[in-house]
Amino acid sequence: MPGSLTDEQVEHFRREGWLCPFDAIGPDEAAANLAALDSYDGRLGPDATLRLKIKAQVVAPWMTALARNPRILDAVESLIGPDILLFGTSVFAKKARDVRFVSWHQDSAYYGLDPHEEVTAWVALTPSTVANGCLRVLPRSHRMADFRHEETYDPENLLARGQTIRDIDESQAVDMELQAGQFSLHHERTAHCSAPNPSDQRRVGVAFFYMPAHTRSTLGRRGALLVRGEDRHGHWDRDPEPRMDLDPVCLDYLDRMWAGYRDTGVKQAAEKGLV
Ligand SMILES: O=C(O)CCC(=O)C(=O)O
Repeated sequence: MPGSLTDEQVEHFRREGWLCPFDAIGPDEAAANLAALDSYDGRLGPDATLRLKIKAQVVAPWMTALARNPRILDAVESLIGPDILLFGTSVFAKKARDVRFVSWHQDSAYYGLDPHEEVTAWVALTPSTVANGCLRVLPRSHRMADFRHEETYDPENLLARGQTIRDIDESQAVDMELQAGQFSLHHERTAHCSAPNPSDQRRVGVAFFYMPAHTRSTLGRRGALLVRGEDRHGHWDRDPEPRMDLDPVCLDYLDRMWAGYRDTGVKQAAEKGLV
C-alpha cells in the first residue's frame, strides 16, 4: 500500500500491533497546541481535558488540522489504505505527580466497529516516557482472543468505566516512549495501558482514531470525519468541523457524543460478554 511506512514497518505493525516513534510536528507546534489546551481550563470545566473525549477534534480548528497532519496520515495510509475516516479523538493528560492511570484495555471492546481495522495515532504534546507514564502495549495481543474487561469505576482511572483486563503478562509489555511532537501507532485490538505519573513533568497526548472508509458501525448510525481520500460507502454521517475555538455547536456535539459513547459502547461490550 502506498504511504510513508516501509514494508518492514508495515510487517512489524501487522505482526506486533504497534509501531513508534514517528515525527508529526515540531516541538514549538506541540508547545503551542499544549498552550491552546491549557487555555480551555476553566472555560470547559476545571480540567478541560476530561471533557475532550471521543470527538475532541471538534474543539478547535487546530485540533482538526492535527488530525489531518500529512505525516500522520501518510503512515496511517500505509496500514489502512487511502480512504481514511477519523472515528474520533481523545486527549489523555496526566499532571506532574498524578496518581491517575489507564488500565489495560482493548479499544475494540467498546468502539462498535466492524471490521476491527481502526488504527490509533497517539501524538505527544509533552515528552511521554516511562518516568511520566507513557503508553504501554502488549505486543501481538491484537491477534489474541477478545479479552474480558472488568468495569472497576476506579476514580483514578482515566477510562470512562475503569474497564480493565486482568492477568496481563506485564513482562511482555513495550513502552512507547515519545518526544513532544512525535507519535506512535497501535491497532484497535492491541491491549494497552499507562501507569501513574510520579515525575515532575506532566504527560499530555492526543489519540486520533482512524479507520478505513469501508468500516461499519455496529452501534447504529454515527458520525465520522473524512480526513483523506473518498468515502464511497456512506456508512457514516459527517461529523461537524469547528469554525472557531470552542465553537458552541461543536461543543454540544462533543458532549452528546461522549455521553452516548459511554452508555452504548459499554452496553455493547457487556452484550458481547467482554465486561
Ligand atoms: O494516553 C494514555 O495513557 C492512554 C491512551 C489510550 O488508551 C488510547 O490511546 O487508546
